[in-house]
Amino acid sequence: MVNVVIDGKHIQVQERTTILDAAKAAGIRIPTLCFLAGVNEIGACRVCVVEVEGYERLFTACNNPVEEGMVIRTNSKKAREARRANVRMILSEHDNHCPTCVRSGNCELQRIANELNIHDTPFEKHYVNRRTSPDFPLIRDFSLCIKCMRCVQVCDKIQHANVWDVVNTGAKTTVDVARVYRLEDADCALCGQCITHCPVGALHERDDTQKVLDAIDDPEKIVLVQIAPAIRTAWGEEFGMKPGEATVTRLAAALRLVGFDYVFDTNFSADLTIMEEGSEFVERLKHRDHEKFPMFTSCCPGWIRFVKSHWPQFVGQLSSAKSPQQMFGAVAKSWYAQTLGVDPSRIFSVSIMPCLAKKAECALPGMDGAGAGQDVDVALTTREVSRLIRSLQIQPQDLEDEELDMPLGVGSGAGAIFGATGGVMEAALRSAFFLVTGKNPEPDAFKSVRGMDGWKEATFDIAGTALKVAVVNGLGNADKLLAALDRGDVRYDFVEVMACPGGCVGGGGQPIHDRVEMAPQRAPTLYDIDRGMELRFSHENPSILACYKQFLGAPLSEKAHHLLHTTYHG
Ligand code: HC0
Ligand code: SF4
Repeated sequence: MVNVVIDGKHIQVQERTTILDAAKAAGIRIPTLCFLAGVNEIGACRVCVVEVEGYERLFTACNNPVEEGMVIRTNSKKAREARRANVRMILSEHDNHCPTCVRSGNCELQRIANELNIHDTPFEKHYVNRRTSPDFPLIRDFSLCIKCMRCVQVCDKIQHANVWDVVNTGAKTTVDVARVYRLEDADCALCGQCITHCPVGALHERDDTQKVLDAIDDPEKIVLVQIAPAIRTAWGEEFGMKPGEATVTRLAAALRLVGFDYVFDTNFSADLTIMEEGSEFVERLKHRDHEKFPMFTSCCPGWIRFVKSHWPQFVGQLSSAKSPQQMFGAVAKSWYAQTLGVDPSRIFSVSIMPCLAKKAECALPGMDGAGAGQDVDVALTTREVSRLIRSLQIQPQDLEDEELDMPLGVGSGAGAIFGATGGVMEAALRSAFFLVTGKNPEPDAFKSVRGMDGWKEATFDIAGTALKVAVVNGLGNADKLLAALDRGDVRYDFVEVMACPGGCVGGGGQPIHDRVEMAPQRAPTLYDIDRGMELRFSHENPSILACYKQFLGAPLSEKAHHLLHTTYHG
């Protein structure tokens, strides 16, 4: 143990404790800005400087450990003035257009400037006034970047995508793509984790809300919207609503006020994905001797982008099933258009996703199987939808719940859990068991794949066949698993991959709570929904059964193949 004095308080802490943590243990708060525990501990912003007796220089509290006998002052004149000067310097390199910034009200720089009572920026302004392409789903605004390095570290350490680096020197120093000229060429997975870990508005998604409003204003268009599983765990956060209040039915009421004609559920097409992907897996198992295993889930477009760019040798092992977002779009512009008796070209299909990669996925070649333009016209993030709702002065907390529309508004509990890591695997195993044995398993039989661990494994017995499965979340974990497979260190039959830590609940398009990983708090909402439902198996969803009976025929039929499956050449 080490004895230190902080602001006159004598405390004892473990060796190697940082000054920041020691102060915290003593109930003393030192402000931080760039710090991200375990990921970015480099003292880049120098907001956490403190004075240590006997030293001329100031110490950054986030990455300097305490030493025996240290006497630390967190608010001495020298520390206080240096801290304020550092924040003012950062502000001078930041385009302070706060009222029109996408992070206004949820910005760490704004917060710290306010906390430190800074209301002027005396230094000369100096920033790079440039943005990356407005057409790409991820946009960097160089005029807002404060060089905190969080995006660099998250992309490198957690996602293993290594997109960003520090470029240039001196006053021109900034963060930009490494090794290539354009972000579009940087093998970015579009996971959006750099956005949710950015303390300011330097990184954000392309805003597509105007496209949706234009469609709503067009009297010729029938505008329908699908709500992804993970949205129901998070959309209310931006309105200060608790998980129990922010129900999907309340969101439906708000979306009808926005002007959507029909509000549907991606859980429906998550069930459809299970029917197709589960059947594909059972087929592959029948030809175990000449099929390549493991089969990988294909519903996460961030993962698809990653495997295509980093591990192309595994692309052939992806399930050919499209994601629920895309299956929904294809069914909406075919079966549902037929049901409505309208030409599919009149349908404008919108999705609400916790994800940026979904914006790229809906524009991929082949995602137009219904023959009326893109099957999904626009994918909005959770954040865009809350901005859209807010801009129309709708107060969702005051609305009554409204049921979703039929028949694409019915999803099973298995569909709901897609939004949490392990959920797709669990849902698939529930139905694979039925497809192989003709009997339902106990609904919670496969629950050992739940939980936030980055790399989980389990073995299940289905009709005498031992199936070894793995579930990974976060691209860094996917990278490790693929490397282990490549070396022959591990062997699996079926692997679920979700690009974002914790799965879609922790998606890069979800509301931002600085330095709080929200997935562990959000995932239980989905398991509660599943537990509370009578319908817990995708293969029992009455709308899915009707869709096959009236339209698709059977899983893996020619029509199903045309509309619901893809190749990965685009
Ligand atoms: Fe997901 Fe999905 S579960 S990727 O995370 O599979 O975004 O929520 O919508 O498509 O269903 C995201 C969430 C989805 C899809 C589903 C899958
Ligand atoms: Fe890296 Fe993901 Fe950001 Fe792309 S979106 S730069 S992969 S963290």
